[in-house]
Amino acid sequence: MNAAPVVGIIMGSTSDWPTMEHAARVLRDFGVAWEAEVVSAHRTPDKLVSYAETARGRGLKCIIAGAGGAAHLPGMTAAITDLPVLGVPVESKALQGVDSLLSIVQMPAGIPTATFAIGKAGSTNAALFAVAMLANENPGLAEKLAEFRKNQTATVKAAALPPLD
Ligand code: RP5
Repeated sequence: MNAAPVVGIIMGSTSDWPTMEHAARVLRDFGVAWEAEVVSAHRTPDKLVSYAETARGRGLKCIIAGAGGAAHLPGMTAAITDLPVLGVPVESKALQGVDSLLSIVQMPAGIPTATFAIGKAGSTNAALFAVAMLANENPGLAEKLAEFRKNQTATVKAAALPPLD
């Protein structure tokens, strides 16, 4: 039987998946059980409310929410649940994700929503941040995270620059 998801990944549209799948890959690689769904603050507001209202009861420990443009999904999710919400600004066509970033980051005091970088880096880091939070209560996961960081450092130190033409 598959483990019950502890991290929820939600996004405003299927068009966000190429960005948000990076979060899913990180969680998969760390062996963290996750779920992913399209939940739109604007197009499916009722689904957003029921998703956020039931999230803690279903065993989720945090929610990674990605959206682009008028990116209200992370903030509205955080308004409904007090689980940690990690917002990922998806790169929009018109404004390259600056609109998404500013929509997510400028929350009023009292409803905290973590905000990560625009695009793949943000999606990847949101998942690594979720792993770090879960690792506080999970020594096995903490070891995997330390190993990941050690390997990343070794890879960067071993990297050679290409010769000039
Ligand atoms: C937002 O609008 C989504 O998060 C997406 O980034 C953006 C565009 O959505 P589509 O028109 O591609 O479905 O709600």
